[in-house]
Amino acid sequence: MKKILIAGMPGVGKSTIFRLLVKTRTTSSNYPGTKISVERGIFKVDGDDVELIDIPGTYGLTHLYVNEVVARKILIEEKPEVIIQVADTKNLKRMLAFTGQLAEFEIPLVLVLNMVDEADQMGLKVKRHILEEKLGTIVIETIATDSVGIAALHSAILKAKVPQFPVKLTPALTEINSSLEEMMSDEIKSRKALVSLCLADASETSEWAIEQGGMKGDKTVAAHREKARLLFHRPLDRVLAEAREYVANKIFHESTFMTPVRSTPLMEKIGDYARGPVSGAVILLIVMIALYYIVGKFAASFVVDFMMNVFFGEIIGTPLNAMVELIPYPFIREMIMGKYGLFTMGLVPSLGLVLPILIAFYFTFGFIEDSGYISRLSILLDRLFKKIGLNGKALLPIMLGFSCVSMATIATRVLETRKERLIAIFLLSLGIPCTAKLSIILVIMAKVSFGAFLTVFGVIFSLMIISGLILSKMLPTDTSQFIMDVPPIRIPSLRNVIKQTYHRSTNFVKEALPLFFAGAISLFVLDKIGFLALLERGMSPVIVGFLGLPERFAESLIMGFIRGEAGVAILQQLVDVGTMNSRQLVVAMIVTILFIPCVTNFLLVIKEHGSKAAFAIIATVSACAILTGGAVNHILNYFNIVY
Ligand SMILES: Nc1nc2c(ncn2[C@@H]2O[C@H](COP(=O)(O)OP(=O)(O)OP(=O)(O)O)[C@@H](O)[C@H]2O)c(=O)[nH]1
Ligand SMILES: [Mg+2]
Repeated sequence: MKKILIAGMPGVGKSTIFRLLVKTRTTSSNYPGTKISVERGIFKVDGDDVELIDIPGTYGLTHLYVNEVVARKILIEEKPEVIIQVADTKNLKRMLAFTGQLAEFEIPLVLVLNMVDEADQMGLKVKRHILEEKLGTIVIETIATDSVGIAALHSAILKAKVPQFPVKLTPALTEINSSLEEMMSDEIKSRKALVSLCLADASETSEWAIEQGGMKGDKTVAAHREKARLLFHRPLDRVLAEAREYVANKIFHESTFMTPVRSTPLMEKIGDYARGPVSGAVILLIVMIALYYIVGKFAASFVVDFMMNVFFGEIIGTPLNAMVELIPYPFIREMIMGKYGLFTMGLVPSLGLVLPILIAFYFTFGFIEDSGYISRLSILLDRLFKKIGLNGKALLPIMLGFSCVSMATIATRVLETRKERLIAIFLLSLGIPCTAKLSIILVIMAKVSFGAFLTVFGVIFSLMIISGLILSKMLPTDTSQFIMDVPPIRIPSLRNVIKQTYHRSTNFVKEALPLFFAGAISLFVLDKIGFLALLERGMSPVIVGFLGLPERFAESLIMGFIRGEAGVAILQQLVDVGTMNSRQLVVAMIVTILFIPCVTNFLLVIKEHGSKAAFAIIATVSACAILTGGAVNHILNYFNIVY
């Protein structure tokens, strides 16, 4: 008759579940030679009689405690068909480490998360399907005392799989493990578990395992065991346990979250959905569309149009212009209202263009931040980020990059390894436009078709993924754990968000307005001494020849490096004058987004990672920007694509 073993730590509800599954015909006897009582009962699985075995709980399987001896003997000698691991959900992390140990027996396993009622009260929630995905086997939630979930458990038994539990050991130990495993004949089941048991600190456990593995009398086993022991300064049992704990910890954090008890069920559900792979993507899409409408449509076209044309145009511009006309000195007139005037280059782009978009960005970002969504999105994107050498924690710096790349560069300190920080900084420099750049991009975007939008984002997104992939291969591996506290999902407080937006925006005005004026003055001077013309001519082969853009785009790039906003002001004039066709607009957007952020950011990177890294980043990013822009220009022209 087939056997199923109920295993787990003490006091988790194994016997309660055993009694619910086997209603009749149970026998209780001491395990031969011990005082340990083992319950056995018959129940039906898929029409067949199966023997269910209930043993006392154990904290491990390698020690000399009698219940551990009995548990490992049953696992190896009675070869159960399936293990039902009962776990106390409240202590899931510890329970998962035990799953790791059971996984070594390579027996299909059902993980039962019992006592979910008590875990609920604590606010601990398990994302069951994520846990299933991580472990590669079925997970059932139960409240054994109320018979909740028992029917589901019963029908889940057939779906049990051998759990995946990717424990990482040092190369030397892995080698010892595999040579021990190879020494055992293929007929022997649970070879991985036997290897661990061979290496156990207790020599009785080890001797028993060597015998079970058919290697009795083989001197090399002892030699391997000795070699393994010399590798570490700690007991080997501990080393193996820690390796399992590491994985358990990771799985635990990826598949659970805490909710305060007061959080409403509907909000919890939304929070759950936000982390699921499919529902999460749908919610992300909704959030992005909302962002696009608020920042891209409302702020970038409606508000910016109003500010530029009506407010700074008719209401202020016209009377101001009339007043300036009265000034008898052309030099001063030009300095105020000219192409590089304080009004035209300083006041209008900062308050008319960047500020509305910044306010819209801070407002929506504040909402998202306050709602607890970012940490859920981090979990959702963790897998994608892992592929490019990052983890979910990188989401916050990346999002902050849309307000200011320098600020985001500082925020990359939340990442644990140098590799992750460098990759994040590179990607920020490459593909994330700060609000200044974003504002002009959005204004241009409002003028071109959806196809142009797709081209720009497709190019930027692919370039970021490709460079992330390359960097994560290139830089030495340096793994870190992704542990994230997940706050409850809640309705953001409008007052909080408004206060924060106000605070951040006034800060921007105080800090950036003088810089805009400084930018305008320096451009004015550079123009007067003829430097701008020289620069334009010098860069013309690249800008005009290769990128197919107007000469003045060079100014936008150079000034953009000095201060993002200054570059934007020039680009805005180019767009307004209508000197660029839709193809050129696409290329200009791509180059503007990809080109290096301002000098502040550059100095920060030098400070954080040294000048070698900073220069490497600046050179690579500039080259990427120009080469990609040129390639897109030539492709669009070759295929004669019109937007
Ligand atoms: N609140 C709650 N209590 C439970 C649940 N399941 C079991 N219990 C209680 O937990 C205690 C331990 O249950 P047992 O079934 O004896 O646990 P066990 O794992 O067999 O214990 P050992 O055999 O000693 O390892 C009992 O008091 C049960 O009533 C549950 O889902 N919720
Ligand atoms: Mg019991």
